Amino acid sequence: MFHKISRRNFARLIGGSSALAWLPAAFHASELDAQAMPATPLASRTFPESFLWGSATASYQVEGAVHEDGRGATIWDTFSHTPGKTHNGDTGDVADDFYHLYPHDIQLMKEMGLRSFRFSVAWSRIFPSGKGAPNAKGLDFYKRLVDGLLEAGIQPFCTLYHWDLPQALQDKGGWENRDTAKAFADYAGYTAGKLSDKVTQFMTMNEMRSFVELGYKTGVHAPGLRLDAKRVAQLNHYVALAHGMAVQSIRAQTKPGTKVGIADNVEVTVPVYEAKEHIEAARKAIREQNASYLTVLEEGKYTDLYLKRLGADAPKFTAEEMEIIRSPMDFVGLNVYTATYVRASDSEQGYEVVRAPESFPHMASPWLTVGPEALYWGPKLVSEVWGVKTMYITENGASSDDVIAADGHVYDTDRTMYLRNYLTQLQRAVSEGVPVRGYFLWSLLDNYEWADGYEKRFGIVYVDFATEKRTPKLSAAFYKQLIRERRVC
Ligand code: BGP
Repeated sequence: MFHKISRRNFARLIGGSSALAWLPAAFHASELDAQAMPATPLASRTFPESFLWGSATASYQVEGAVHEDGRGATIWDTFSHTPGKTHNGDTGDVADDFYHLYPHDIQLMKEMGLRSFRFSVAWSRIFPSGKGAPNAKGLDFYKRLVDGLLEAGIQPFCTLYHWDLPQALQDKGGWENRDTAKAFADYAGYTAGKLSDKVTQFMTMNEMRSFVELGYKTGVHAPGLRLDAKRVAQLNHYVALAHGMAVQSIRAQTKPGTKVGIADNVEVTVPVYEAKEHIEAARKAIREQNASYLTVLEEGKYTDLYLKRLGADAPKFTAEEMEIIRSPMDFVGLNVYTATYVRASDSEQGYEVVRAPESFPHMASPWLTVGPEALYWGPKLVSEVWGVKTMYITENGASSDDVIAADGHVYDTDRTMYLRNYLTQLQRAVSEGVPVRGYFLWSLLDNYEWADGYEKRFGIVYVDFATEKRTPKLSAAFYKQLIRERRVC
């Protein structure tokens, strides 16, 4: 189904090497200018000039080139090649071939006016078996990528772990083995150190909750295990510890001024409506619903209710480990897709989660219910509850059943609607002084969406996976104008 194409063929497919040729005529700035609304009456709706607009990707989802330049196997190579695990048996072997096509994709970002780009490093390109001797060729790829971004005036944000654990470490127990935390800290510190002359922003890991729960509890993601509650809680603790150890190791090996954070999919609790008691419920709920994730990273302790709920299954931990886990971060990145609506209640925890009825609107992925207020309440509560002073929205975006229309364009009005509504709520937060400094749209390109394979499209740029041809969608034009005008349009 997928085949690789040469750089030359690629230029031909996109209609020439000129970057502008990538964008269909309707997406060009001149036409957008003509449509632009007068800015003055809407001034109160603008984002600050310093606001960082970007997009996000992850190594295994875009790179391909899985056997190139000494890259070691990962749990996702194993999982995706195991029959029955992913949609259609899809693998990330080729994906967007970003490993070779990244210069073109940088050009595309530049055309859209992006000011930042979030990518992840594949651990097994740097240390093919997770530890031991580093592989210089792997590191070189990320250095070339960073140089290309900087040349285009795009600030790199680097995630050290976006789910592609080296298989050799999984063979020794993966995140269940405390030594993996140490190996991660060593890899993270080394890699950040090597990149820190040019990269100033690092995230230890992406979405602890997702890779812990989907990988080791429900088993729908790599490595596909279904462990009991006790083992999950213990490995969750080691993952938190790995984060803390990595924060320290990155700080020790990078230049002063380097910023370290995490990209966390905090479960965003949203008051069912904005009444005092429901807002208070949402405030309590955000701590409990994230007890073994952001809460423990920020507070260095598990909540009483979390430990009570787990009882005999609670993790074993030491005071020293808890101190490491709460190593101060410079920023918190929030991946926000959905809202968890809560209401006040007289229960012990002081709130109830209100589950969405069947009829609740969602995007192409059934789990992706539309809750734009999450982009207001998420950052607001995180800053209020934990005093976080710098935040980025490190992911937000939507899947859509994209089709190429007869005129060659992709009119993803649903994704555009989704983005418009979420960003309106983000603007509300920023205008109230909630310290969000940037936004990374998930995703730049349609890519390998894990167990969903290539079936679900999240890009603002359409990718034909048979040819690797890129076609910017309506949402790309929307985002380009939004960045230029600094307001939701
Ligand atoms: C986030 C992940 C991304 C991306 C996105 C879309 O949780 O960080 O890597 O995949 O979700 O979700 P999914 O692919 O699960 O539909």
